Amino acid sequence: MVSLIEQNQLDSFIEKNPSWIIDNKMIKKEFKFDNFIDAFGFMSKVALLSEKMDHHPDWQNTYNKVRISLTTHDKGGITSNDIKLAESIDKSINT
Ligand code: H2B
Repeated sequence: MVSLIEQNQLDSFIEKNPSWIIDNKMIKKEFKFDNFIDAFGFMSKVALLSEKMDHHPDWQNTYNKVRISLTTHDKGGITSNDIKLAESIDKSINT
């Protein structure tokens, strides 16, 4: 089982990935697309990769925007699984 990550690991993730923010024991990012279909296509990719990782986003979609919050519910905070999922989500944008 994974454990909560240390503050310095979290700081270094944010330093490398400044498009993500830390809020209320979650890492969050808003993705914006040209239209709903592109947003939904992105969500389909993320659904498949998060199912493979057995780690799932909390998210909200409004037309062309997808707001993603990552936390590990079992642990009540941010773990390496959230960092890995965030990195995979960012990669899925360009593939
Ligand atoms: N996703 C997230 N974000 N947090 C969890 O604690 C979590 C999950 N738990 N996906 C997983 C599934 C758990 O329910 C299974 C049994 O591993």
